[in-house]
Amino acid sequence: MKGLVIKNTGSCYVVKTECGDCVSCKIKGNFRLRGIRTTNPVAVGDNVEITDAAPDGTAYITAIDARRNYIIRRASNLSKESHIIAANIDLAFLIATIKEPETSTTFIDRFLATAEAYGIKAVIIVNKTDLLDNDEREYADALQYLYTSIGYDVIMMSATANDAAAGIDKILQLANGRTALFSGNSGVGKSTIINLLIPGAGLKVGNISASHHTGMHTTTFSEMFPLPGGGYLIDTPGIKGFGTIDFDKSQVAHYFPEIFRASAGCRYHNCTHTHEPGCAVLQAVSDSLISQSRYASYLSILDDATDPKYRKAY
Ligand SMILES: Nc1nc2c(ncn2[C@@H]2O[C@H](COP(=O)(O)OP(=O)(O)OP(=O)(O)O)[C@@H](O)[C@H]2O)c(=O)[nH]1
Ligand SMILES: [Mg+2]
Ligand SMILES: [Zn+2]
Repeated sequence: MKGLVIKNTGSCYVVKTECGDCVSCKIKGNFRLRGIRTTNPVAVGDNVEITDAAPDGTAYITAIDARRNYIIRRASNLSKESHIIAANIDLAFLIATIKEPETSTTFIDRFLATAEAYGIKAVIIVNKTDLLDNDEREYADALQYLYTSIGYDVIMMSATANDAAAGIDKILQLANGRTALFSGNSGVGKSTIINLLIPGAGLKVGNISASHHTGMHTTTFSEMFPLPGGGYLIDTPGIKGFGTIDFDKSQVAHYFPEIFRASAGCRYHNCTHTHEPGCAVLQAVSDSLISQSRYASYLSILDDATDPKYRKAY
């Protein structure tokens, strides 16, 4: 029987079969995909083959269809284990907030670069604009200007204010009929926004810690929900950092569209844009045509990207 993995609760997967039933499935201990070492060999969004349920009600996942794409992160920079956030997605929404909690530009850029690397369109949602004072509002506008100028869609909204509908409409225009991932730090409002997009979804929403101004990790498992107008949304647990994996040093610039565009003017074709004479990227940074924060994120990924010849096969 064929089905779609709609929920992953650690050792157990909920699979929606072609007949529309939801079956609780396990995987055999030795079930590993070749090529990637992950904490979850099967991810939400995977199309799988499952056995008939045994008398005790358990079914097993026996095969995974080839993935069209997937988005993956390392738990930390030191960790070799990676986690597939979701597979076979059309669109990734990154929910960011200026405060309560504060999303760092490094986090945003690492997420965007990963989406570029896997060929997935990413859209930034800046939520909780109702909390901003004038200075913070100016900062939010500057972020919107920056990412829009690079080519990303940026939606500014407040999910809990009266005018949330305008933001929700923009999200629906992009998400309808597609499979869209919602990702971001804990507490930025992912589940709150999905509740608005899917009336009746009834997702649990958490508080923000008064002392740390961060979320409380309310959503603990990834789960996929059908959109009334067609398509799916995937709610995910909040993540702290976004460790990149599998990037060659020589490839990192390809995942920063504006750096890639500027690099056409570099003197050396193998320029790393760090110290080389005649580097058009360094020139663009010093002329403020490329933002300091984006360049810093580029360097941070370059730092943990490995040289192909040193890369371990895993
Ligand atoms: N002021 C304000 N609060 C919001 C907004 N959107 C969400 N919140 C609040 O932020 C808190 C966290 O929201 P959640 O939807 O649980 O956040 P999440 O991103 O799903 O968090 P995790 O599941 O922990 O990853 C809740 O108290 C929401 O009511 C907003 O636009 N403005
Ligand atoms: Mg949540
Ligand atoms: Zn260069």
